[in-house]
Amino acid sequence: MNNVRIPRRDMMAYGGAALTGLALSQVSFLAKAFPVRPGEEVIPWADQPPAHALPNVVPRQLRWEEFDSLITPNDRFFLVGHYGFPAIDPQGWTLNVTGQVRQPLALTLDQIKARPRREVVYTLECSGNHGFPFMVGAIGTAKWAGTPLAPILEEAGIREGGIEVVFHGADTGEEQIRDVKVQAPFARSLSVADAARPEMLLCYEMNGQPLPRESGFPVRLIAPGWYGVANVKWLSRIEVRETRFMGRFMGRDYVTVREEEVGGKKLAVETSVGRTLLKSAPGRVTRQNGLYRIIGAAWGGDVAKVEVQIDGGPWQAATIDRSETSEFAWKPWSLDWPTPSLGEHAITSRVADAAGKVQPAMDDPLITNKRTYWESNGQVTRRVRIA
Ligand SMILES: Nc1nc2c(c(=O)[nH]1)N[C@H]1C(S)=C(S)[C@@H](COP(=O)(O)O)O[C@H]1N2
Ligand SMILES: [Mo]
Repeated sequence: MNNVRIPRRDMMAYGGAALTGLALSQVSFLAKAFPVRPGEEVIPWADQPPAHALPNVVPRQLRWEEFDSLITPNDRFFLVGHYGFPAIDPQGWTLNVTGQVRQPLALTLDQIKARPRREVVYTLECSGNHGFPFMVGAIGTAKWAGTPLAPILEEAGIREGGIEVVFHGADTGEEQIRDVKVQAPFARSLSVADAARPEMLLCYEMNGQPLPRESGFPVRLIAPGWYGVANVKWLSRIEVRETRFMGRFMGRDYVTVREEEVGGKKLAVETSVGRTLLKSAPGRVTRQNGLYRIIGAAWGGDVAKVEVQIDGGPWQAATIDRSETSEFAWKPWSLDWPTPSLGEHAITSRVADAAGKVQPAMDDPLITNKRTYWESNGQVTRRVRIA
């Protein structure tokens, strides 16, 4: 059903030697200021995630040991497809803009490409990342290119009363809703105000290549500042509606359930997954001439400060690589850890924004009151064995 699964033998190639080979052969991916030292060796994490429970839905994830460039190459970019990964023939394809609009549109791929082009470096993270033990690599960063959505909505002319813009994918599946069974497309909505923001792109290019089939060819929404689920792939229809849209991926799945104290009582609040949350994670540990370094990333908000804690010790300030200035791109960071003692170590990172908001610890009520796995932006701890 999907042909993008990572071959078993690749998954197993976690030996230090194999990874050194990889790092050396992929020097062309290295960004200029990325904290990579030539000839360094990668120490694989001791806490490898278990096999994914839904390999057909998430056939590929980032292997953090390979985090050696700000841009994630297309063939390493994680993939999520709830209803498979359709192949769309661009010949007969049009993107229809319908619903509460004065002038419905049907745009061909050529027409979309002929419109003004805009690029954005944006870190796309699945809101389920770190919500499950087997999901720690559902994140990647690409330079996405496309045309801004706002002028298209303007041309279509949203009618008074139109409040939501629904993005429909071409992929459909059977859904059981109470006692009815229906076919439904993958779809997500944004408010008219959010959809009209200038950073929203109808994207047809990823890192200089036509959007790969698995990543949404011919056109997907790129919604910088939002969790992955908002970035609808294989777009077929953009529909303006006068009522709130409550499809599976808005109103049933990708709903965060959080208990909040109200008048001494714990009451649950359900919210649809939305904008990204401030987050960081340790990425890889490297060694060069016997000297160790921890490299990671921070994203999801305004990254002002990153700190690293080793084995529950003091928080140490990491150096943030700011060579990529897009506010929507992760910021790599590094901390030299010259001569760790032999044995296993725990490495935790946390990011703070300029207003002083800190990525919550795993025992923070922001995390512990959350009863679902989406939007898991708690601090990430990884384990490494120094031999
Ligand atoms: N049409 C469609 N779009 C989709 C999805 C999907 O299943 N179908 N999955 C969403 C989710 S949950 C995520 S995290 C991102 C993943 O994008 P990627 O596969 O390019 O990494 O796509 C989103 N867009
Ligand atoms: Mo996702």
